[in-house]
Amino acid sequence: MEGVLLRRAAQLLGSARRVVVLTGAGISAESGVPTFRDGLTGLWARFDAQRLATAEAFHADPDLVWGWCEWRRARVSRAEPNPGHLAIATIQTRVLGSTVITQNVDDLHERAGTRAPIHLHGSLFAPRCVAAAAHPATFEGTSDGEPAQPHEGRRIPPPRCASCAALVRPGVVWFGEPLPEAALTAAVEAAVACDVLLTVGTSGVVHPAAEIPRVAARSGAAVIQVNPQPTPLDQVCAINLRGTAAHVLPALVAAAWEETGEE
Ligand code: BV8
Repeated sequence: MEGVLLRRAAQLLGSARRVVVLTGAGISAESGVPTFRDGLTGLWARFDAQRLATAEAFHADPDLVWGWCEWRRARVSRAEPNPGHLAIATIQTRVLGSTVITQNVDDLHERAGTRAPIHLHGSLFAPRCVAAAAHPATFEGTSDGEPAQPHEGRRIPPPRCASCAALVRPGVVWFGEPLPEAALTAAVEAAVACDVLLTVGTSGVVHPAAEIPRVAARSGAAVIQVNPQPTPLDQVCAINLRGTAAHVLPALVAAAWEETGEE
């Protein structure tokens, strides 16, 4: 990756007052969590993630979709944040006006020390009653804590809501479902107000999340992309850093604050 581009990005980041960091599956790839682009494996190999992550799939075969989310939750629980996650936590300490927004349903940003990342697409750690999200998260009859998982995964019957005995569903946003309003509003407001937006490890194809870098660019911010591959976001970016999150982000953070001589 060209040093010139990294230094320019570092200057922008180091002198920014309001920073937004938007992440996708690529930030967790180097922690061993497969991206959505990486085909599914094991029991799910014959399914397409985008089709499995729908209310239709859950209602058609709740044990399959619950089993899939428990398998992913087990993998995430065994994974560790990588230097990319840690660098983002550092940006949050260095720039008080910074907001971290993620499309990921894992908890690796939190485990890296990032405070209150905005989860646009929910979390694998927030199951809720399918009938009423307001019902307390107390469930009958499933694995709490560490689910025992055969490597290839297995169907697992979802638990039942202790209040109304309805099925419990994963706390993620399925395709065709609206994003949590408060999260989307906070994300758009941060994008409008920021002077630098860092988009990391996202293919920029899932909406409305993919609009966030465009909102920032339209509001005059400098958008910096970290991705080993080109994406549809390239043309709205001031700088495209072609590399992986765990390699580029620590170098960017080191250069940004060396640049301004702030120790
Ligand atoms: C909705 C939770 C309406 C579930 C997820 C406009 C245009 C076209 C389509 C639409 C549109 N508006 C809406 C749609 C439909 C749809 C959509 O966007 N479809 C796409 C696929 C065409 N959007 C929706 O359905 C949304 N809801 O619109 O509701 C509505 C409104 C009101 C009332 C009723 C309804 C909901 C979208 C959210 C779906 N849920 N996840 C679960 O996880 O089980 S999305 C899921 O996929 C992830 O959360 C993530 O967002 C997305 C995957 O994208 P990425 O994170 O970018 O990952 P990907 O694998 O694609 O790419 C990885 C990238 O990383 C690559 O670029 C790669 O090069 C890079 N990379 C790899 N390794 C590294 C790396 N980068 C750095 N370092 C590395 N080491």
